[in-house]
Amino acid sequence: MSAARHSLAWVAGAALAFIWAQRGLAADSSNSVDRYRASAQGLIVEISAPRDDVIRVRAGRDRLPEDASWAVLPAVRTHHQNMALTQTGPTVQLRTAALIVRLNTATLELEIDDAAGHVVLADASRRSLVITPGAAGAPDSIELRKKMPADAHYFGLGDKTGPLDRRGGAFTLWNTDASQFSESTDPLYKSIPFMLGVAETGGSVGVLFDNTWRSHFDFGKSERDTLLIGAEGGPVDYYVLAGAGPKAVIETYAELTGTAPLAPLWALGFQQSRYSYATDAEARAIARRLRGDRIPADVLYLDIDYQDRNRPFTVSSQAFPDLPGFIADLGAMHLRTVLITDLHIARAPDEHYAPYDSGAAQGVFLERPDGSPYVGKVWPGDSVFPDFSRTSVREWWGGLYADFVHAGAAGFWNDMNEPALFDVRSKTMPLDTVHRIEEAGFEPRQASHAEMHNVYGMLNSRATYEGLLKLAPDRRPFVLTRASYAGGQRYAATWTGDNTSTWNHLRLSIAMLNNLGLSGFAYAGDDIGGFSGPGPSPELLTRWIEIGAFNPIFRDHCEKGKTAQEPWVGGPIQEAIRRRYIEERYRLMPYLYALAEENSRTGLPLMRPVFLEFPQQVARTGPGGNADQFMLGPDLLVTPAPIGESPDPYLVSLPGSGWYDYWTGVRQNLAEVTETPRLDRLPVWVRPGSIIPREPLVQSTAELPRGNLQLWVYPGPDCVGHLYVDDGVSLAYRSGDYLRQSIRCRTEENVTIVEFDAREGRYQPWWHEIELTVHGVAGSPRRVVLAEHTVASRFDAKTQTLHIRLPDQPGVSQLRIEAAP
Ligand code: MIG
Repeated sequence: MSAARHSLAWVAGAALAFIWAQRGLAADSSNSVDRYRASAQGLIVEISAPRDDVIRVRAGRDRLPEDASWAVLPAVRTHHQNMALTQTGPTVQLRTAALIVRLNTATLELEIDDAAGHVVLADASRRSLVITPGAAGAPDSIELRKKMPADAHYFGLGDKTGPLDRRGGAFTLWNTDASQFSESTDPLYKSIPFMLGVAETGGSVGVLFDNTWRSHFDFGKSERDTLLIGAEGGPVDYYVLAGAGPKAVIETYAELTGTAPLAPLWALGFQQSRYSYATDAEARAIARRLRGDRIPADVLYLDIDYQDRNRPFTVSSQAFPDLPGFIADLGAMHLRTVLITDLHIARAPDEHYAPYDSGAAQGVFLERPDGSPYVGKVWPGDSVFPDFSRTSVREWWGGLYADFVHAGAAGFWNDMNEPALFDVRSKTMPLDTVHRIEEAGFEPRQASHAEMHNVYGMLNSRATYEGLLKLAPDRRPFVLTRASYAGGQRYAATWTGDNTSTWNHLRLSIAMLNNLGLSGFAYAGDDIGGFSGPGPSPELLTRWIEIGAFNPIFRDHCEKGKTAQEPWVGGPIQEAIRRRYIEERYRLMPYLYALAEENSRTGLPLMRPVFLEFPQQVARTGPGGNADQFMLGPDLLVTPAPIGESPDPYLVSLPGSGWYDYWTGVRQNLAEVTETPRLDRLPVWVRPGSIIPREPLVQSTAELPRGNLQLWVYPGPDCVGHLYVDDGVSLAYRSGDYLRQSIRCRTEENVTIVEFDAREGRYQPWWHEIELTVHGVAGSPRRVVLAEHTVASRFDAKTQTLHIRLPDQPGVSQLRIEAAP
């Protein structure tokens, strides 16, 4: 039988596959299939390969589950690479260019190996796939059991608390308003059923368990060295991603679920929020103080108290008599306004409340099984809830933003979208609340809240994102969401919810943000200073701002009734330290923005655990290792004290030697450094082999920097840096209105060479000159040459730096620094 006929048979249906699996083929027979199905023990399993390095497994009792997904992009999900099929006894082998799948057709046990024969992921040897029929019409529950190699470490699942490495932990995925969560609270706000396994001996694996029901991942907690993945309903539908290292898996995950679109530049600035700046006067005073104290900032948030009776899409005419005027005045101060818009709509018929009236007229709200509207209590009192599983309802929701967009609001904040409900023990709506799925790729059908709960917040933020894009088609939307699901990075940034003002929460935030980044959510932050509890001590707030300055999203936010925690609270000495760190973030903006642009292409997060850059360091993710450290991009390593409140010296170990101290520029020849904590110093290190672009200080990204682009060069292996610039707010970059350029350096004999690659794109930069600072230079050079002309340079013996000023280098060019003999 020809390969072509064989795959055609598969497209036609499962029946033939079933017969083949039953009959068995001769050991040497080889065929190409684009999907393979086998049946045994009342189960049917389908194996396919959306890419050579990704295996998808679907299974069900008697029949396969619906082939649809909220997370995985249709183009990848519906693509099927051919797999070469051979069979030996009961074992079928399916081979892609990168992987070999072995399926025992009698037991349905599965093993996936890479082309070199290393195991990527293998089933545990019994009960590896169990589907338990639900009693009395309840859904089937499912459980997968996989082996956990002794040297493997596990990450992902978004911002679950606990140690960075999830091995030994067990987690439930069920979006929950977990206010005042602690380090042992689970579940939390988001459900991102994606894990990354990294072996000390090399090789990485990702598993996306694409099931929206209440589910769990148990990393050897209940059963030593066994990974359990299961759910209380829904499909067996999972993807195994194989990669030579963790970066490859993260990039493949981005191919499956998409990347975050490039954020507006201002989203990377300092954001000031609180629950709530309740009046126009109070909010203006904060804006004036930020500017008066010269604290660089880009965003001010309005929390629920700007609204009329907590009704989303209204404005209190007492608190904010002229919201458009307020937004415009803040704009003149180079501050953008982000408005909260919760999804619960007040049930207020005949009160001229447009979101209710138009929603009720169009039938957008969720219903009870008897067809009556579901009504629950939240901020506005009795509320109804849009059914975001319908495309038409998402369009209706998106339209609600028209007035705020026209009033000039820059971004929107989707809170409470787990969804959160008051006065009920479950904290959410009844599981039998009826959704109606009307979405391309899905069969139109009713779905229970049990199925839709975990994806509800993501669809809320999607509706917001898509609505904003429609209302302002050339503006990059900014949405901040609390709840989400795998793939939600396509629509919104996120934060870790209601943390507490403690040193422990500050420490927790590092593992939470690192794991969010590994789970697709590159734009993530935590409430700087802590949301709940008594206010932070001045020292805690200072350290939190220092660390937050190197986080992807940098937002100071806290609860109602709490003492204030803006950067000036605690006195001028603290404020001066905090200002210095916020300023440093603004100086680093070209580096941050180039990371954001990289993320939009590759999915690599801005904030990274050390092992993402140095996979052999994964062995050090346990206690006493480097789990309290993080990297911002590939080049900056931030090493706060493991016990933030302790004055005791601590040991920082660097991945290799030759790292530069970011603050002093001095090269460190040891791989271990003792740090004595000092409140004004957060230790940051630069990888040898980096070129970090910087800009002159501005008070907001709305200001064009005045002066020169700065390139800080730190010679070392594989030396490279990247520039990315565009207008920061529009989508013109998609049609060529951007500037991208790489700069490299290398040292040959006595010559250090800095090379400018060709520039891509047509965007005209804000600078005309470049100031180069080369670190780790031993002495004054013999000469510096650019295109055969000698260039002036200034050597600073104290800092061992060489300073060179060049005209902008838009084309390929080479600068040679010749050391004195
Ligand atoms: O029930 O909008 O996590 O950031 O300030 C609390 C008020 C509702 C919870 C969010 C928090 C926000 C608060 N919200």
